[in-house]
Amino acid sequence: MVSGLKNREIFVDWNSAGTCSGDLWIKSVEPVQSVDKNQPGTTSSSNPAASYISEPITDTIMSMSIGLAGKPNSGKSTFFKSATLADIEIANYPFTTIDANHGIAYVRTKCPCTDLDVACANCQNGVRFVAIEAIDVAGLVPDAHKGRGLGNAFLDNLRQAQVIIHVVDASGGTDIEGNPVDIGEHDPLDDIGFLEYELTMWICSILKRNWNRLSKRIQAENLNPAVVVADQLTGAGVSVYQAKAALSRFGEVCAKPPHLWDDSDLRNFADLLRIESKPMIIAANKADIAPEENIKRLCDLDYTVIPTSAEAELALRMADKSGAISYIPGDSDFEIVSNNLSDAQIRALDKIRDMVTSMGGTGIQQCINAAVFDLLDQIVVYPVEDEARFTDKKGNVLPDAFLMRKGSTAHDLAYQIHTDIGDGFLHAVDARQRMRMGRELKDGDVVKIISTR
Ligand SMILES: Nc1nc2c(ncn2[C@@H]2O[C@H](COP(=O)(O)OP(=O)(O)OP(=O)(O)O)[C@@H](O)[C@H]2O)c(=O)[nH]1
Ligand SMILES: [Mg+2]
Repeated sequence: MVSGLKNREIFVDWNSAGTCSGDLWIKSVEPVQSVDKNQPGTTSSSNPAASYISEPITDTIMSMSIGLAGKPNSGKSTFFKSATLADIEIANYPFTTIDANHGIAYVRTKCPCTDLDVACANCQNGVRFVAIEAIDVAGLVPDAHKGRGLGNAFLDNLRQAQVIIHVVDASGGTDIEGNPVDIGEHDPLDDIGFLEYELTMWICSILKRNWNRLSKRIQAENLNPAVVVADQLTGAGVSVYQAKAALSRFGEVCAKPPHLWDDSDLRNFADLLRIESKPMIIAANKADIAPEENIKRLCDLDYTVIPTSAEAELALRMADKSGAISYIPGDSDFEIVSNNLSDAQIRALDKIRDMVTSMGGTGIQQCINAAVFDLLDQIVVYPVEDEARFTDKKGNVLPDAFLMRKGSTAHDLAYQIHTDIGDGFLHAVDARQRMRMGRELKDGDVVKIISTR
């Protein structure tokens, strides 16, 4: 049975702790928790809203999911907890997480209120947070797709994820199965290929179910292969668009029709499906204790790699929540605002400050932003009803923020707001310029939709 305290109690702990040691940032603010690993799911919540305890001022519309994946003990749950403040279990041994945790994380962007010079209650000093879903899955070990470790079913938790943050233990202090070893003993580069392989094999195993029959039907009934593939891969969250892109790339290297593909063709095709449907970014985590050489080698990879310290981010979020400091996620510094901190707490915060100022932040917010804005090509747009005052009908300034794919139009936005508004769409007004909008939306656009409905 998990005896974890609620964050509120953790904050009390933070305020009163006199035992804080400089090298144990989190331990100084967290109570000791005991875990019965035979009680699966005790640390999890299937309801994002329920698991969410503390939130910055933000929007509630969610259109996006990021999955946190990687081997056990790499810091996925610490990353998740630091981004969502959900009350979940973290521990220094493999398979702490059993059932996936779902929670609400945020991308950070500049609120248009600063340019428009209006008072806005939906941001923090001009920093706007837009809600997305985060999913923290059980650690994956080699051959997870065959059921090793916690098994294949756990890969299925990544189905909704549109992008994956691969949380790597850059310190090299855990082996490929997540068991603690000396720092630097394990090469974190070995962890990259293994996750790619497991995801590919997971997709391949779903693709192969009924493939003989399906591929023959594509041939015999002249079906659209992208539709058939996407339908087959609903369990892995592959869209028709992504299946089409993978088929087109596969067509460049393999001229055979689908019913003639052999096992190796299917695996190569599944690899392309993975690349299209689960783009990946790497969080080089535990950067606070990682040998510099490891970070450098990871950053040289052909991936977006962001050094992170999930533990430092969690400590800062907790300290901010408790009133000890003022910290906005993504900032590269913070301010101590409480006069009641112990020497040990001040030393711990000084140590975090040294690290975050040298790293330009803890990397957590940067990682989420890069996943959403760079890999998924999203922009943020702000629909309003009163384009003169930038408000909704009730007078709330810039009430909503929508994540949209780059290249989306105002008509797409109308559909995202409501199907009826999309159906009745006439045109849109750019509230910044007070004129009719061009075709494509731009990041930061404030938009009034004119619709017959
Ligand atoms: N030094 C340091 N330790 C970290 C960091 N992030 C996580 N840890 C520690 O790494 C251990 C594992 O963290 P978890 O978040 O439980 O790891 P996980 O990947 O969710 O593990 P499983 O659920 O078992 O797959 C814990 O002892 C954390 O305190 C970090 O950025 N720096
Ligand atoms: Mg975990």
